[in-house]
Amino acid sequence: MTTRYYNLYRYSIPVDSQLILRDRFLKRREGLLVRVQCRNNEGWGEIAPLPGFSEESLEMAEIQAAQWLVDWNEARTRNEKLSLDGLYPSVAFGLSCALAELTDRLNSEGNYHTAPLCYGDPDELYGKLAYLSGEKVAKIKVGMYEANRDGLIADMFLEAIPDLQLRLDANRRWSLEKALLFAAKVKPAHRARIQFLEEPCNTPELSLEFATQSGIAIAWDESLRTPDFQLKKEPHLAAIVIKPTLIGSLERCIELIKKAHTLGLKAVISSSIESSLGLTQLARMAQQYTPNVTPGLDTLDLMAYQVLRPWKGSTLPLIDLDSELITKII
Ligand code: OSB
Ligand code: MG
Repeated sequence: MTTRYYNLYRYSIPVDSQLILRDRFLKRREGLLVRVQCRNNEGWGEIAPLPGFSEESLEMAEIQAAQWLVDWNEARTRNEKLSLDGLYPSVAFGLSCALAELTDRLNSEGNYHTAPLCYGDPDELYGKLAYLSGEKVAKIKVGMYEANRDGLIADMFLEAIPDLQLRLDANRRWSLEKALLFAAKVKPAHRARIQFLEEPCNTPELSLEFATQSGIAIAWDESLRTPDFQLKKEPHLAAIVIKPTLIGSLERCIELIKKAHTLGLKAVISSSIESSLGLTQLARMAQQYTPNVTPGLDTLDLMAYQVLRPWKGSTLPLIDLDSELITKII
């Protein structure tokens, strides 16, 4: 019998994701925790397909991860590596993080200064901004209510806080006309402090047209995940938003980051609502590979608990492997 040098766990924690996922309701966030071991070292990773965003289900991810671990365990007895090619993005991401920790390739220092998320209630953002140190940048979800209203709110923040920069995310909700209604409410003098507006329009072509007409910088998020997408420099394209759980392995993400940097674009590491375990790894990736760029990781507070590793400064209760919310699979 060969010794098993890995474990797989499943977690399920209450979450209130309505605000961020809009019309998709998610009552619990569920995912896998993987542990790999080599002599005295161990590495952890999180595999958490996001319903409505990931193509793979948790069940599919679990079957694939379990098989990969069996094969990896086999391969390591022969001192061989096992490729992550062809795995689902969430599986490749979680396994690659575990392997990176195992071989000390993911630095321990993280960037915990994330861009606070605001869901449309200005008072809430004022509160969050008071605690910000470093770059003063916040993210507002737009495209949920009237485009006019979104424009007024963005403009109001920029007016009220002169050193504030904004990131906005429309998740492809607007037609070109609606996007331009939004822009009309943002004074031209304020527009440069919009770092970017993610995916304003229904299609990338319309988003580019919007950027040209309004002079407002845009960013790709959903577009990165469409088949045959090729990252190119475009007028007014400022950034790409990378959600590793939806993109794939650490190595694949690093490739994308490098490509973005070569093109003069910002790369922003962002959350797919991982537990604190995955989120802290994203903060470490951000620190290591996108230094000086504030990541988009303000999603921990949607959850009722932290899992295994605490997020710096969070007071949410932390659960460990003894918790009934975590089940050992292997
Ligand atoms: O719309 O970018 C999104 C999280 C999960 C799924 C989709 C999205 C998000 C976020 C993460 O907005 C937070 C961020 O990017 O700042
Ligand atoms: Mg987005």
